[in-house]
Amino acid sequence: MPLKSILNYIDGQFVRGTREFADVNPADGSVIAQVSEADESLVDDAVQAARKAVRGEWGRSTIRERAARLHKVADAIEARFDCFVAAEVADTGKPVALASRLDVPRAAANFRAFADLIKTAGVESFYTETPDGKNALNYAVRKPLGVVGIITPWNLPLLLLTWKVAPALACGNSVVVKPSEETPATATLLAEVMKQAGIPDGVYNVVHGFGPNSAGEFLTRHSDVNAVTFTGESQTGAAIMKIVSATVKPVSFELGGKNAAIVFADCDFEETANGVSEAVFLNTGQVCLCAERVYVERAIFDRFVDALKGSAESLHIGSPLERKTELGPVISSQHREKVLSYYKLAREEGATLITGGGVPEFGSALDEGFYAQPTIYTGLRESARCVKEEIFGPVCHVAPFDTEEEAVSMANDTKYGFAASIWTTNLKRGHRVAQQMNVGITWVNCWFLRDLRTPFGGVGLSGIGREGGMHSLNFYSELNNICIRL
Ligand code: NAD
Ligand code: 6OD
Repeated sequence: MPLKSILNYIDGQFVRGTREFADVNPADGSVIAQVSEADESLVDDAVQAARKAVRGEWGRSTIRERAARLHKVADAIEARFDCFVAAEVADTGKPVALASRLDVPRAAANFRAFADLIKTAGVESFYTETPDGKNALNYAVRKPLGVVGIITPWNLPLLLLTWKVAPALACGNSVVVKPSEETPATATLLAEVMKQAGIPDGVYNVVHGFGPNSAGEFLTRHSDVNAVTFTGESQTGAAIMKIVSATVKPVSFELGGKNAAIVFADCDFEETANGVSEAVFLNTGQVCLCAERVYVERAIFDRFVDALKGSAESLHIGSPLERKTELGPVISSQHREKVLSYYKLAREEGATLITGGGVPEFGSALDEGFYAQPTIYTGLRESARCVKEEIFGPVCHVAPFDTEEEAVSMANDTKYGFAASIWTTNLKRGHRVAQQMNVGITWVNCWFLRDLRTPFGGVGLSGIGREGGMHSLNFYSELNNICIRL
């Protein structure tokens, strides 16, 4: 049987490129589709279609009309829930239970959240009195930026794509999206949904391909792209920043992390062990918010390490298609090599292996997949590379601390700064420690609990800017201030 083709989507049409690349299922290494790569000329077609759309019906649409259509997109995603789940599971290898509870519901929620927010979003207004006695009314109007280039990674493909597409469209922009080469399916399926929901042709365009010298670079380099929003590795963010500087585009970057969890002896032990286990292993550790560094107060250190070991060893590793599976493969053979190289490095750096450290064996087709064991280390120096560098796999290092000050100082000793979680039943301590974290988001007694109206973004190597709620609307709008002499 011929393989499925995943095509580019430009101006409301599915379009073939000149070259193809394989879409691989990480659970067994099989090729599931051939993806059509967009060359520079196709990327230009997509940008021109988006430009035409933003100057046409879409650009002139009212907020009420746009919000109604975004609600239709959310409804249409839910109507094809199982298709989205199946596509996301096949591309990423993530467990079907996870895609059903996190990725696809969040895609619909992203559209609803920004459709509702834009309807009630205010702008600043000032009654002005100048020192020389003049009066004026100042008020801002919100205008679209124009064409927004959206570049996304493979770990939460649909969730992270729609997190940017929804506010960009709510603000009246058109978009050209470049999903990760590893996970092209759901962005393409979303094109069908956009059409069905009545989003005009040219408003949502998809180009497939890679980064350097491919669709990603062609998009960021394009002079008619008015802004770039990117989620991915910090190094890629740096490369994109260089490129966009030539045309001075606004950028929003959600980048890598090396997040800490701080566990105090007064925590609710069981709830914390479960919570930290989820923070380390969810999505096989491939969430930019995952905790790769766990700091535990010495009084409960041994007991906590035992509990985390128990959790890791009880995770059901297996086929993503089985409902009971809790841990799938990592995204690719190349990424598994990277994760395993850190497992090796941890040994060389003198770590004590608590559990894992290798590759699971199944005696089935899954042995051709890209699985890595959930892994816990202790005993590394804080300066070890395994403690400093983002691994992005199912792994953490656990270290003891004696005082609150020491825990804060170790947690903040990183060039990244995305997320932290604090585990304590002492409310005062929870507030006090959370406020000292040098990150964009701190959770207390929970992790990855999201309110889409809140600021979201990173510090240092973890990103530039904030999205979420009004922060997204402000990034995806050009605010034009009008001053009227009274
Ligand atoms: P990546 O940076 O390799 O790729 C992300 C996207 O950028 C892909 O679509 C890729 O094709 C494209 N790209 C690569 N080089 C490019 C270039 N020079 N110009 C334009 N586009 C280019 O990231 P990844 O491996 O897909 O994802 C994993 C990384 O993403 C991890 O570092 C993780 O922490 C980070 N991440 C961060 C967040 C966040 O919200 N902060 C969320 C998810 C993932
Ligand atoms: O929840 C979100 O809105 C979000 N952007 C999550 C990012 C997860 C990173 O992998």
